[in-house]
Amino acid sequence: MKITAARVIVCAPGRNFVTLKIETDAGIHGIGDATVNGRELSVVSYLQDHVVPTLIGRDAHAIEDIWQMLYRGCYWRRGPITMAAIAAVDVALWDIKAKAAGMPLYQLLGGASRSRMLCYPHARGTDLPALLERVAALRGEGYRAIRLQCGIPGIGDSYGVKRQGPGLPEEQVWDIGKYMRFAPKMLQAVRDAVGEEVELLHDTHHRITPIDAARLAKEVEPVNLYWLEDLVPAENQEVYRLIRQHSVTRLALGEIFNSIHDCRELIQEQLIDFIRVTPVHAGGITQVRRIADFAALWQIRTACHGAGDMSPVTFGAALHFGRWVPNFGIQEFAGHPREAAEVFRCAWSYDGDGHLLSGEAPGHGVEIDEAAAERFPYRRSYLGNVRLEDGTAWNY
Ligand code: EZ4
Ligand code: CO
Repeated sequence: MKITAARVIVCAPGRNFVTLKIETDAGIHGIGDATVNGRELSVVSYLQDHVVPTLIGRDAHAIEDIWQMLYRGCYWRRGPITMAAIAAVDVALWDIKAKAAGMPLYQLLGGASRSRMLCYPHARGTDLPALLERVAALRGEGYRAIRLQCGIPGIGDSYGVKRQGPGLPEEQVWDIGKYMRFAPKMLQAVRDAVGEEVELLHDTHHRITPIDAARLAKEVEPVNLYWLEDLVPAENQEVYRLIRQHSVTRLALGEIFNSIHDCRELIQEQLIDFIRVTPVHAGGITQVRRIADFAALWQIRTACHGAGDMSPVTFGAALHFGRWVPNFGIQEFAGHPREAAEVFRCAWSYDGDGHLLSGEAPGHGVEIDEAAAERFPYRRSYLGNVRLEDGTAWNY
């Protein structure tokens, strides 16, 4: 089965998505997600200008060989743009292979380890009462695990926003002290309101310092969080030793990692409990399953990143991966803009009872309607610029 064509589809049904479609001489096609939020067009060029010409005529079944060729052959290894491009090819080829076999993708990975995947949505509130209201609403929709994010008194609306102009990054204000004083109280208040049974999660988004991270993890132990996520940036993985020395709160990390080497020390020193790599940003199914197998040696569980910028295609791939992976933990499920459903047709679904279903369609079960995609042209967009109150540039 030869690859005959591959093209990149860029659309913005509520937000930007980059999708690669690969066609074969067997009449079977597959799709993969290549979205890197805020830097979308660099992956488009990487694929169109540099990758697609090398794919034409290759055996579509040779997933491993093509992965290795794209990783080793370019010389400039790793990095978010390269790895998202490789991921798009990889996921599209897994889609094709599974469709050719007439099987849902999880069957090719080794078959189902579970029937459905525990997931968590985001509850956001501008203040605590608004957050509690949102948590109650999500409980009403059946969710058993919920991520909590709340506006911080004195910083203004949730992470404070100042617009710079259309299509430019927003300026956001951050203060570590105000966050540190508020976050433990906020998390405890939600725990008091919902009782012991609900799993509660919180994402600090790399915004505090190592010793504050250790303090926060220690202070919230009585809340019994499912996890604290992204406490500090992990370029220097040693800092996680400090946090670990002070606390037994479960830690999650890795949504911005793109290679198994980015998480090697964290995993083998057991400095985290959940690894958050997801197919689109970490080299597709081919690398994510290697990371999961490696993590399993230390009983670390998976938790694929599932914010809204992971396209419905990545959810298809992640949910088939989650259906198989023995050390599955949880799947983030922030939801997509309403218009995304006009462009992407998905076999995966929410079961109304706190879990996601992969669906049984051959492949990963997600298709793109290209005519519909044309109705939603690309719009330049960015993540925000975060600054401390004195103007110092900080971590998004
Ligand atoms: O900020 O995906 O856990 N989820 C997150 C996300 C990230 C976005 C960045 O593009 O941290 O909301
Ligand atoms: Co996160």
